[in-house]
Amino acid sequence: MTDKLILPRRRFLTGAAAGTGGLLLSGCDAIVQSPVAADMLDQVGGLNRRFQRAVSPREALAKEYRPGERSPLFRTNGNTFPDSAAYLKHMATNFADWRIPVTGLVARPLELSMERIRSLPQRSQITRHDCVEGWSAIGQWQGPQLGPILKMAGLSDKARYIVFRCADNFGDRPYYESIDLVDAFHPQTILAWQMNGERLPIGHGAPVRMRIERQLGYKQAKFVQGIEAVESLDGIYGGKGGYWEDVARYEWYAGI
Ligand SMILES: Nc1nc2c(c(=O)[nH]1)N[C@H]1C(S)=C(S)[C@@H](COP(=O)(O)O)O[C@H]1N2
Ligand SMILES: [Mo]
Repeated sequence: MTDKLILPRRRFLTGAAAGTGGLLLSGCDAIVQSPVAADMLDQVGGLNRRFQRAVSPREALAKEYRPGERSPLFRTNGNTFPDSAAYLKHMATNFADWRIPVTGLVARPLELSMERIRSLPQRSQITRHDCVEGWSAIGQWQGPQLGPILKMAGLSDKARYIVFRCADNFGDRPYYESIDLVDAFHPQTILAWQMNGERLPIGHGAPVRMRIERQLGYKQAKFVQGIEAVESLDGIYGGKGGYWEDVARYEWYAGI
């Protein structure tokens, strides 16, 4: 029974590693010599292929809803208020001087002001937020897409991940998140500064939070104060690509 569970994974690895050298193949060859096992592997291979076709590609849009389907109450979760002196000062001036630097592996680093963020071409979307803690809510989000901003900054060919640095901490650990370039250039990945037609409330991440609609709640970084293009996530805090990934081993790729 255990073997059956392990075999598909091996088969998958073998396929994925084909062309990268024979190392991974050798372990499976012995198993394939048994006709019964070979037959089973073929079936499993067919299943894997069908499964992959059935799953929507990473570029596909997340479902969008009608205005009437928005949740009357969209709860807040995680940190709802970065209690630093700097954040309090920004709150007092309605975030007029909030800046989001776009740095790292870019030819032309940017410093996005709120005016800029509000005047770039906007995308509005009504989507469902799913938190791993077991709740969902539908809300409308508006802001510029991340992709064109990265193009504007001259993203380097070396860049593989985009890191979002947040203004809040849990103890001495800042919240942060990261995504790959498929999600960075996904049309529904936006820097949301509006929620349900109004300025983003503090609890939901004012003045700017990410919406990355093909992933779970914890990837939706709030209080974004920095965007950085990197080649590797090693050396960034715990190295797992996000606060929850570092402290609680949440999956880095939280696709839905
Ligand atoms: N900066 C920051 N971003 C965050 C969090 C957080 O604590 N700090 N919590 C995450 C989690 S687990 C969820 S479910 C959503 C909650 O977003 P909401 O408060 O708008 O409902 O934000 C995510 N982004
Ligand atoms: Mo969450």
